[in-house]
Amino acid sequence: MSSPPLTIRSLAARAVAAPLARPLRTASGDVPVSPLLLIDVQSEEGPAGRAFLFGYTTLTLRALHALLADLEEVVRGQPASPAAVADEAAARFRLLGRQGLLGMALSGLDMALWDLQGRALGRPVIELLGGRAAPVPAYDSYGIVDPAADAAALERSVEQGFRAVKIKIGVADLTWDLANVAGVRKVIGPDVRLMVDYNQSLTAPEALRRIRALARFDLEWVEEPVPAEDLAGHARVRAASPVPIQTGENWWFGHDMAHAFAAGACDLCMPDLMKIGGVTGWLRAMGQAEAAAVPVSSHLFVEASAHVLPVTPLAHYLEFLDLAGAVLVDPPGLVDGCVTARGPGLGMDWDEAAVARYLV
Ligand code: SMN
Ligand code: MG
Repeated sequence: MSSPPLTIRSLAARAVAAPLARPLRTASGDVPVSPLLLIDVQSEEGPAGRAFLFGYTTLTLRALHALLADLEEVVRGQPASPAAVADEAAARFRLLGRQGLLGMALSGLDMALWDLQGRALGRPVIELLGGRAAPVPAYDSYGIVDPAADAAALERSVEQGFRAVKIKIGVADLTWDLANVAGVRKVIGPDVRLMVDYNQSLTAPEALRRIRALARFDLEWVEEPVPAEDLAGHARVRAASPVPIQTGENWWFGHDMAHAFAAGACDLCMPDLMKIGGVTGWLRAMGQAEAAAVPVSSHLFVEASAHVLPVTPLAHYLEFLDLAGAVLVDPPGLVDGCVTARGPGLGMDWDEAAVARYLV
């Protein structure tokens, strides 16, 4: 089963500010809307591929759009091979480095190229990776919650079949965290797994103080307790923490994963497809996680993560936080607490009426 070689004809990118199903407050700032860049790559041979980038803030969209327009000049006429495009970009941007918006743009292009390859063959990307679509356990990912005001939503998550829930904490003092986690634990019951995410907001000593106090609530993990780039701080917390330490959503390509593992920064990891280098970057990084025996979860990008986790050794959880559902014909769904990859390609189709409505 092989498709004819595909050649890139054009890249198009559209910026939208899509509504989120739930407000997304974190200890390090709020995300009121989902600022997305919708990428469409068109081949000379006919098939097209698509993926999206999450800009975190609308302030990045104009720069991301311009970056992708300039990248089109570079890739036009090139084979639509994700690995070849990734390697050419790594060489071209060696002096600059692929962090930040460039890393995001290249990762998004990679996801769109994998979608293109899958669509050209009429198969889901997971089958191009040597796997088969399979249910991936997901956790429902919230922002900062109010256990009373959000009780109905939390109960609905459990009724829907989620067997794990993540909340963000750290907006105030330990007393607030304790009351908040106790309240959520009460709503979801003792059997649903509970993760907490500090979004980089604490110092290592404060993180240890809080984690020791929160450990009684049987937490699955504590995420990014200190700044993402503070690997020594993560390692210091991890060495003394009674709860597994989770990090990785801010790792740029495989080298950041290597640095974190070398520092002993985490018990668990959760790379972000938009920062680790897309599907190609994910595949290349996963050998490190397997060798280090570190369970791997995803960060955001529900649709594409469902394609890579089933072929990831020690796959752990898929984060269910729907960023693009408002502009998709068929938003990602959950069956019995799991998400299953859909095709062809990554299985996403833009709802053009919604795209027009939310166009920035
Ligand atoms: C997160 C942060 C910012 C935007 C979306 C999600 C968070 C997570 O760190 O792990 O979901
Ligand atoms: Mg996080």
